[in-house]
Amino acid sequence: MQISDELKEKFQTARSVCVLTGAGISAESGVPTFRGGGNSTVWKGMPFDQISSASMVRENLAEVWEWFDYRRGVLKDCEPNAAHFTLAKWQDRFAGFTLVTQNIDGLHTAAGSRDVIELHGNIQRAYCTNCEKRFDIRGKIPHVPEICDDCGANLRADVVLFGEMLPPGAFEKAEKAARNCDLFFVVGTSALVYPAAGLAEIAKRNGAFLVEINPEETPMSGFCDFSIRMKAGRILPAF
Ligand code: BV8
Ligand code: ZN
Repeated sequence: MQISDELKEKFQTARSVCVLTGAGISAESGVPTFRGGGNSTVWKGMPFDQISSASMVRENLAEVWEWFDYRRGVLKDCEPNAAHFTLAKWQDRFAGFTLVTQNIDGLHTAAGSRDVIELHGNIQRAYCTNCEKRFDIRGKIPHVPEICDDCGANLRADVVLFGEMLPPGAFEKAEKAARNCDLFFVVGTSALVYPAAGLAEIAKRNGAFLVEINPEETPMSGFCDFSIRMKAGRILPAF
């Protein structure tokens, strides 16, 4: 198992821990990732950062909904895996613990994690394009209601698309945790999407010990203190 004595000691003595996760942590639950592992996501010939974009919502909301309803259908049969459950247990293991995710699948909360910072929103919620009223659409495929029951405008997924701002306060909360932690884990992300990927750099600059868990090399691997080439579901439970 690739946990050195030095890393074990860091883990056992850590006062505050911050974890950033990406699609890779849900891969073993059967949720397709976007990049790494060779299966980049394309929808009707469009790369996912084109269909999942602010301009696409303006141009063709129905198409974006078709893409999201399809993904919600895939998610219906996906359960949290050992990696999600382990992080849920870490919540009460340290004086300070913050879980930040780029994922929109809700699997961390389903595994029992509390106060998860969902930087990119949640695919099981929708909001009104006019009055921003929020709706829980969990289990409703296709998404119903389709229009707002207050003002009749179209709903859209409560998900941050490329070219859109993150939920107000979410990044600031994550950045504060990254600045103040002594151990920062980056799990299952290709570290390409900003501002999320920048959290690891902020943690490192403020003295945190940086641990990456990813079966593949990423642009972040080089400046991590430890970069463990393993699947999250295998190595996290071993801490
Ligand atoms: C923003 C929701 C300010 C949607 C997502 C030009 C114009 C506008 C913006 C930009 C621009 N150029 C750059 C930007 C910024 C842009 C960006 O970063 N682009 C990148 C791609 C260059 N960012 C934004 O637009 C952000 N907003 O900047 O606001 C602003 C506002 C207006 C104008 C300008 C600026 C918003 C970004 C959020 C986009 N939404 N998701 C949806 O899901 O459809 S991002 C999307 O990618 C997902 O959320 C995903 O989480 C994220 C990152 O992907 P990963 O999670 O890393 O997943 P990936 O598949 O890539 O990698 C999986 C990894 O897991 C691999 O490394 C693999 O090896 C590993 N793995 C596989 N199996 C396992 C494993 N690891 C462990 N265990 C395993 N078993
Ligand atoms: Zn409305």
